Amino acid sequence: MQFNIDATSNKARACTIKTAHSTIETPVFMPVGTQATVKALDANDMLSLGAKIILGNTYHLYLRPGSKLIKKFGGLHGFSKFPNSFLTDSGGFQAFSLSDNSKPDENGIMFKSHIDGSKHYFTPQSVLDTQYDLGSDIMMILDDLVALPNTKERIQKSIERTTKWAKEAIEYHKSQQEKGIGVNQNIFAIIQGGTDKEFRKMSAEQLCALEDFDGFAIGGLSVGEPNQDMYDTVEWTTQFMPENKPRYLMGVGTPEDLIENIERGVDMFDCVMPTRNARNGTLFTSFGRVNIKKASFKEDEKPIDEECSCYTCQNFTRAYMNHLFRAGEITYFRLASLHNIHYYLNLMKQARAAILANKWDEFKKEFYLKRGVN
Ligand code: PRF
Ligand code: ZN
Repeated sequence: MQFNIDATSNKARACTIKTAHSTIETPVFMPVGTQATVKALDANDMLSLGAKIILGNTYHLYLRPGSKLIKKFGGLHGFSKFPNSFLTDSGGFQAFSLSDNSKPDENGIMFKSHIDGSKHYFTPQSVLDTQYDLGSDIMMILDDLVALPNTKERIQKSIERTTKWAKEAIEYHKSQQEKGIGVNQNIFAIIQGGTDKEFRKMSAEQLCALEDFDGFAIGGLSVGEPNQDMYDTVEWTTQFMPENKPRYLMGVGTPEDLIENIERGVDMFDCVMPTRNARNGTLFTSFGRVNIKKASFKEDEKPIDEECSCYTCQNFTRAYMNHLFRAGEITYFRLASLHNIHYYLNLMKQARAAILANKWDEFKKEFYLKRGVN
């Protein structure tokens, strides 16, 4: 991948990432398309929204429909018809959070399928094989996650394992690329270490010393710790990460989380929040969140957000959205998802413009001011 830093504003960065399938301007939010679709939307919707990259999940696609089937259809791009980039998570986190009883050992993770209870084993190499079949532009390594809070011993073990697996993954990836497999695919390592400074430093230094990785992620956060702990851990960790490679904060977060972490030097984000919240009635606007099922919207002729240029806001009223939600209509999920993703992508666009114009502080102040936080 090509990576360029276009501008900085203190620690905040505006970069350009070029993969085989798209040019991605950062800061970037990657909508979550676990099952090779962003829920309620399709490839054309994602193109109209201007999404340059979406996220897919190795764990789900490996279990169903299987990566060999997706490979037959030309990988994720051919299968879903989304022509821009895909990043795929490795399955480590999903095995840990979705499966009944996942058991990591020195060589991989044993887990039971959440679909039919069948047993499977992921290794650093096997999750890459699956991601070669998927043809994602950015592949994540297998990492060892721990629930927080946890003992020092267990967190140390998780770092050691994640480093061991990262070394195995990068060696395997290089050997596969020499055979012509995955030549257009990039690979990111994942820093772990809970909220412990020493562990985060160790994990970051060990992984970032592996120079063949194309980028680095910060994992293991936004798992229930206080927001400020997440921000502090990110701020601490980014100083050990290289400047000349993308930095990705996994599974984060709210609009506020994105702003705070862009300010601390993060380039890439993903989260189910815009799509999941859309489906449960929470819509994001420039003046904060609204709950569309509120009775006060019943006869409201305004769009969800008067400042929003999305398809939903250009065409429909709060009253209509309120009605569709209450009636449980499928159309509601689509219109609400379009709006919320537009909100997230537009927030990133504005953040980038502010960094390029060297107006980050003004931008951040206005962001909070509009939401009534000073
Ligand atoms: N590891 C992986 N995927 C993830 C995470 C992680 O730590 C997180 C943490 N918030 C989200 N998704 N592999
Ligand atoms: Zn809108």
